[in-house]
Amino acid sequence: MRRRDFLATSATAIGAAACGPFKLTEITPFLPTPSRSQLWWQRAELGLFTHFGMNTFTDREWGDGREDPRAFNPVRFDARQWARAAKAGGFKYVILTAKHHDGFCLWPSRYTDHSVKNSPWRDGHGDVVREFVNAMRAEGLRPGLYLSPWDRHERTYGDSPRYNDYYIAQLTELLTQYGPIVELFFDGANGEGPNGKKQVYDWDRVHGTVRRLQPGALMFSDAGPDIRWIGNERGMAGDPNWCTVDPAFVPYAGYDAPQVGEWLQHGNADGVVWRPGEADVSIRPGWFHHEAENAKVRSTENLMELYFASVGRNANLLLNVPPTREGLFHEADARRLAEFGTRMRKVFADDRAAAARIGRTKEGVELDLRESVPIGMVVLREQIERGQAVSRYRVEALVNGAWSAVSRGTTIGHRKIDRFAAVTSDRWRVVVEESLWQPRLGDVGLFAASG
Ligand code: FUL
Repeated sequence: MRRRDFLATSATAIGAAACGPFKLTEITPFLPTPSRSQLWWQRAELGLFTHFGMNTFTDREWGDGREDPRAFNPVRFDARQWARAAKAGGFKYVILTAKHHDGFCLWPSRYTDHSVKNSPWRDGHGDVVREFVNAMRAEGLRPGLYLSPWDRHERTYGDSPRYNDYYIAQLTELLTQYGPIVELFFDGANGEGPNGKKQVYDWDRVHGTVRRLQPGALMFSDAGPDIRWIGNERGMAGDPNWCTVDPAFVPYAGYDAPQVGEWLQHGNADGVVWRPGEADVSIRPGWFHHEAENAKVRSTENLMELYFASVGRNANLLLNVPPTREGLFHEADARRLAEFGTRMRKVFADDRAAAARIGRTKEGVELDLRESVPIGMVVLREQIERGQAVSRYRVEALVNGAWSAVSRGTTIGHRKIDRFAAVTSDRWRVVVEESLWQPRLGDVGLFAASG
C-alpha cells in the first residue's frame, strides 16, 4: 500500500471509529519515523568501512575460497591504529568484513576450519573481530560487521537449508560474543555454489535472528530492512532523496531490475517504511588494499565532494579504507583521513547563523544575522524524528531590499547542503514551497566557505 492510500485509509478509519458524529477536521496520520537506532545512525552521518581478509594477502578483490589460511598473517596488526585514524577523520562507526565472499572468517568460528585459527597470526589464537570491536569502543566508535552471505568456500553453499543453518550459526556467534553491533551489512551477491546449485537465502530468518539477539542493531542491504543501499558504489545519493521507501520496489536483497539503482538513490515520497540510504564507496579503486594502488588514494577535495554528494543529500557516507597486509591503515590513507577531518572542521567552524535572530513562519525560517556577511553554503535540516516532509524549497537572501533566490532544492531530510557563489547579506530565509504536511525545519546553518 502506498503512503497516500494508507493516510486516506487511516483517516477514514479514525473518522468512523473514534469521531462518531463529529466532523473530522484534523487527523493524526501514520507517519514513518526513524527508530532510536536509526536516529543515532543518521546523526552519526559518517561511517568507515574496512575490507580486510584473505584478499589482502592474495592481492585480489574476490577470492575463490581455495586460499590457504596460512596466507593470513598481518604481523603488525593494530586495530587501535584504524580506530584513531577513523576518529581523526570524524567517523563515528566502523564496519569490518568479518567474512567476505571467499568464506575466510576473521574470527575463530566453531563451524569452519577456514578461519584465523588455522593461520600463523597470533599462533592461531587470534581473533580479528574481538580486537576490532575492543579497539573501536576504546576510541568511542561503534563497531559494525559485514558477513557475506555468498560463501565460495563452504561446502554446503547451494544446499539451501543446510547453508542457511551455517550462516545463521555464524551470525549468532557474531551477535552473541562481541557485544552491541551497530550495523550488519548484508550485500546481495549470490553466486553459484560449488555443486552448481543456486543458494536461496532465508532473509526472514536472518532478520528475525538479528532482531531477537540484538534488537538495537541495524540491518543494511538493498532491501533494508533498516538501512538501504544508495544504489551505486560511487558515494552518490539522489536528489530528491527520501528516507522513506515503498518496500514493494526492492522486495528482497539482491533483487535485480533495471531501475533498482534509480529507486534506491531516491527513495519514495509516499513510502510507508523509514529506510535511510547509505552510500558506500572506497578511498581507493579497490575495496581491498593493493600495493599498486597506494598512489591512487582519493584527494581531500575528492573526499569533500563525496561528503556533499552523500551526507549533503540526506544519506550516510560509508567510506572504505582497507588495511594493508601488515594489518595497519597505509600511511597515505591515514594521512588523508586526518586531512579530511581537519578540512571538515575548518569548513564548518564558523556558522554565521549561530547567533542570528530567528523567526519561524508557516512556510519556513527567517534569519537576521545583524551584519552583512558573504555566505556560500547553507545547511538545512528537518526534524526527522517527526518524519520527512519537505519536497521543494528555496533559499533566499535580501539583496538591495528584495528577496532573491540563491538556491533551490527538493528534499531536505536529516541534512541538505547547498553551495553557491557567495552572496553578501544580513537577511536570509528558507521558504518551503511544497511539503507533504506541515514542515518542521531544524537549525539552519550559514557558512562562508564551501569546502
Ligand atoms: C559487493 C562485494 O562484491 C564487493 O567485494 C564489496 O564487498 C562491496 C562493498 O560489496 O557486493
